[in-house]
Amino acid sequence: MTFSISRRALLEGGLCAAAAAAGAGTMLLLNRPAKGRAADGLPVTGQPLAQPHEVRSKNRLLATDIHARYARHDLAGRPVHLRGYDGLPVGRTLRLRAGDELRLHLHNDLPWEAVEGTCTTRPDRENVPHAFNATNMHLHGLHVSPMQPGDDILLTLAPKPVSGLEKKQTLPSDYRYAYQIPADHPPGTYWYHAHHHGSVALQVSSGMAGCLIVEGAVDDIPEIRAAREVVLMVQSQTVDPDGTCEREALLEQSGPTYVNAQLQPVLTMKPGEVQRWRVVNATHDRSLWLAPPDVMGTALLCTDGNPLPAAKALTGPMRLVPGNRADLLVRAPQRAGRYAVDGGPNIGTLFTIVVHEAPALDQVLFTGALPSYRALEPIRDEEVTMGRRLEFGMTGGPPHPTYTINGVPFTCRDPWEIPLGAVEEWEIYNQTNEIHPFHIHVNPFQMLSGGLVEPGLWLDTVELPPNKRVRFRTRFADFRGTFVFHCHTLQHEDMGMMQAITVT
Ligand SMILES: [Cu+2]
Repeated sequence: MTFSISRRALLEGGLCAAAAAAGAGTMLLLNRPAKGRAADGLPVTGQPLAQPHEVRSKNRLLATDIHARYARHDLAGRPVHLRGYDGLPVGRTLRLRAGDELRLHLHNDLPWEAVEGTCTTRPDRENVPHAFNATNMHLHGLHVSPMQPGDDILLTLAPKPVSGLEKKQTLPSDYRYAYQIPADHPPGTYWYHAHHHGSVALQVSSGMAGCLIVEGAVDDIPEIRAAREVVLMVQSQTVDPDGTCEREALLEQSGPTYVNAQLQPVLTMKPGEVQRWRVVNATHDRSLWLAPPDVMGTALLCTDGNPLPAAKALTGPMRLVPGNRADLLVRAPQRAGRYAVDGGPNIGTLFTIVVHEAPALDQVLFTGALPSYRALEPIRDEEVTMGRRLEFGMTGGPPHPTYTINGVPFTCRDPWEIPLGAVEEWEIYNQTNEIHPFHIHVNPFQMLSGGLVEPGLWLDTVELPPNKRVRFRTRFADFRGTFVFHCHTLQHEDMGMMQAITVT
């Protein structure tokens, strides 16, 4: 079983994770993991944890191309043929610094299929899964403009027409996204993924997603800078026996939960070593209770990329619903051993930590105050300009129930208008028996109550537990334009649980 670092990926990746990890000695680059299958036919587990390829900004600019296309690779020893980015099972990690510009040239190299634009789809087709080869890009959690050439998720990139059909396709098949990351953007772990209404769940679960790291003052703290970084993209690929994912019903099935496209890989640590884990719940519908082993020291730095006022030890498993991220420092115990990192009920072991027999390191687990950010100042009562009550619900039944917000499924023809600078308090009721992870683009929110999280936290995604409510406040700051909030159980989004907002 070998891991390879392709020359092309190294060239594309510039200063890549492999080089950065070379000093640490054990980190491998993710390319085509776990070739072959165990002789007994069981999935391959216990491989060394690989890291996604990485590309980082240079001279304040990160410019790169991303090709959405099919790729063949091995998933825990099983050959699969899935949609992905650049032929990889996990998109490359994009690393930049607050204040940088990001230019993404996205190419839709998926096979030809006639598709309509999100806002011109026939209403009867709008909220059923469709157009699996149409795509676009979303920067999840980023405080950037939702207007073109920025984070406009209503844009449709169609597959390239086959010869003779060029005239039938008026939609673009590539697009040059450009985003200016604000200089005071909260630094932490974000991610990017496909967001074309109708194909979001299938594409994201297949692997059309990657980690996006915004660095800033938090990363300049010496104890944090000294910690070796580990990207942990938690994924939920579901495939038919032939290794493909071509039907939405598959997405309802339970199955293994992968980390960086590996099943229960092994992460090595030295005794006393501190690592910085960047955990992304990139599954389409699986909620985690992330539980580092009790013997490890922990310090939570950021929730959904937003730094806490001060690093804080975890007192129990951390809830991470689809879309959530955690920036976490963990310190290995002084003695060698093998420890499982649990993902909670229905998930089981996500990965295993092996602490080597080696001279103990004396790395300090940072516990101090973190830099503060204008965008994350607590929202005071007197700031609030408007209150809203929302209901997440559903009508109909299988195979395509319709998921609703305030009684109506998604249409891009009725955005709510909210003035720039508004500060709103939202109370959201979940009128169903399912979890709905609420996610809003562009602006984070500050929790007041509910959601199985502490009041005061800043998030961009929060659990709406069945038949419960959550309350939060949010500022519609800095950016005009149209964006959305939606359920991050991505099949629900494809089936209508999304609402557009136009900030005027
Ligand atoms: Cu939902």
